[in-house]
Amino acid sequence: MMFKTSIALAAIAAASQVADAHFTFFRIAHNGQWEAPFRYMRNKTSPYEERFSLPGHGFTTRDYNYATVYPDYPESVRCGRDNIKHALDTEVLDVQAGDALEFAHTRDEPSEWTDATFNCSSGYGACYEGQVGMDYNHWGPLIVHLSKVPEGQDIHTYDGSGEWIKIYTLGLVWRPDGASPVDWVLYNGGRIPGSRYSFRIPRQTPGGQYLIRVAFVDTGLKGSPYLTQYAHLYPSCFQLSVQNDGTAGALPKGVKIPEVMSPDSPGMQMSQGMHDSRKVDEGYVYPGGDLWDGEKLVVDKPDLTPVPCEVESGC
Ligand SMILES: [Cu+2]
Repeated sequence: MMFKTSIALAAIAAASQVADAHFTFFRIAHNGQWEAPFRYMRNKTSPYEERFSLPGHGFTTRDYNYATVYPDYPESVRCGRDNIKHALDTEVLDVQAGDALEFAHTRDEPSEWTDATFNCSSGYGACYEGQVGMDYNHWGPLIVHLSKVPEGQDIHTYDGSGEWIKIYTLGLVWRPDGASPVDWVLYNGGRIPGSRYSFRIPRQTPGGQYLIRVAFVDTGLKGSPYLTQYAHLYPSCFQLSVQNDGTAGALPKGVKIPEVMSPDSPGMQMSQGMHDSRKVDEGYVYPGGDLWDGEKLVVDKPDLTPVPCEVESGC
């Protein structure tokens, strides 16, 4: 009996370590100021019974930080598990077109959070206790989309089934003389902390209510018959009200989520060689559709200008 109990406890401990292997975006910085954790963000329900289950993987019940995959409920792929239930209670952040934003992620489950998680002297939005920040421990790009709330609807009930426009990608740097030529910027060579970044809402963004979706895409493996064929997605959505002081343009045609996140959509899978960071696949573009630069849509592909390996890049 005693023996069996220890096995069960060990299994539970192992399971919670698995959950910690993943992460969630949960905090936004507006013009360099971090907002309180979850403020303006549609939270997620955990644990949650997803639609998709792969036999043998025990992947149906998801914990807070666990990945979302394409066959899950469309709402989960858009903005995180059960997000609509949390939308009504979520505040709306006022921003100006042209303002700067950043997001923070956490690898810890909510039960593990302490004040130290959010009190990072370094300017990071979240950190491990006694560390500068947190690592990302995943290879792949970060992508950010905007979805304007359709006419006649309200942001507190909008489900994200309209069009999405990609406004930011943080992808890879090409370092052909390094041990890992594909250098994913956020991954930062596996070091703590992962990279920081900041981007602007295009100045041409028309005023109105928007969902802003940040997602990390842990890209799927081409040709795999298993769970690894699906990119592991880490999406979170924040509720925005955008003001525009007169520089508004017209929004371009957007994409649909989850459709643009299907395994055969551009950028959602990579070869074993790219997965191993040895090469960039021929014709590779970042996932999530074309990128809006405020004036036009551009094909969102990596800049393959070779960048020398420096010691601090760890390559
Ligand atoms: Cu993960």
